[in-house]
Amino acid sequence: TKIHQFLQDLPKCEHHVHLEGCLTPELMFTLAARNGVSLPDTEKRPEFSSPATLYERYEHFTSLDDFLSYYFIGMSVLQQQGDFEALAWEYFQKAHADGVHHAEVFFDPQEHLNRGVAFDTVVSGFVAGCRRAEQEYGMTTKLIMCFVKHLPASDAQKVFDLAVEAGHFESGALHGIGASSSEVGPPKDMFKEIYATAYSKGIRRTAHAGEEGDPSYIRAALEAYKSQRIDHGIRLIDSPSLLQQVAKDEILLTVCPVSNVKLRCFDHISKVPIRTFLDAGVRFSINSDDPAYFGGFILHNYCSVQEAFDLSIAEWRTIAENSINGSWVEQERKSELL
Ligand code: ES4
Ligand code: ZN
Repeated sequence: TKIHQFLQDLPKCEHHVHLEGCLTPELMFTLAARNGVSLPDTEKRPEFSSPATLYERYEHFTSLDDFLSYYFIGMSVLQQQGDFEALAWEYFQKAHADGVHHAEVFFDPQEHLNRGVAFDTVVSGFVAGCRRAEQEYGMTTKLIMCFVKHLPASDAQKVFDLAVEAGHFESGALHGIGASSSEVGPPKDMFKEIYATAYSKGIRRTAHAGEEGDPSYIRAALEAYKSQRIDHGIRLIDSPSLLQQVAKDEILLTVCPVSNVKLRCFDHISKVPIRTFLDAGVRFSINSDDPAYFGGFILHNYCSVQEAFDLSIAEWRTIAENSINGSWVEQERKSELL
């Protein structure tokens, strides 16, 4: 339809996609076989029998932690540099087809290091995927390293130190830091020291907050981490005062509507606070989060929002402009995209 074509053509930026969340069941089985990695015993876990049975299971996540248990098993098949490159390249091909011009993508090094994969294998594989997307598509890309909240902060400190010592932030191989995984449980400010160091070095900072957790998680990300963006941030609907502050401070929320429904944050897309954010002047972008697990990439998120909210062309242009302006990319590139 006409609006679908309009959304396809809109110059999109993606700010919230986990590369490990782009691992399709098909690629998971291929890499498991190639690398000799065993997936869970199908006697006990029949959903690991085939890509089809996994896709079926992915229709019924009950929570963030239920999803994460699959996400961390899935990524165990990633072993060699070429695996990381192939994963990133598969994502960029789909993003390009969906009309993404600029992508800032997350990855979770701690999990890979704990499995005995070298940090350099992960980074060089993902960087190679990014460079290919830049060369073949003229996309701009940035890699954001996420710390995971279910592992000790000392592990996060180790990967941060490795990245700094390797000069990855100075060279541009890495562009910023984030924090993801389980929200409710771990301390809200567990990466405070790392974020303080990042701030002092001028490294960009974002953090998942207010996905399942209450607004105090968002306040902690803004205050203890001096986070420049908030990933998700949907629980801002429970604090009108913090919502106003986020609007005034021009903090970009990276919202993932399909993810929010799949992980039961809302029972329907129409409950995602798109209208509330637009009316309050809160800036946000629309993103795919873990597209291989949630049944669709970024354009599917744009179209699902349109079906639920019937936004005007002017509102879509505002969303597209805010996501360009909220990108961590040179002004020259922003002007090109606007
Ligand atoms: C994630 Cl949906 C979501 N929330 C928090 N952490 C994550 N890591 C990958 N997907
Ligand atoms: Zn996420």
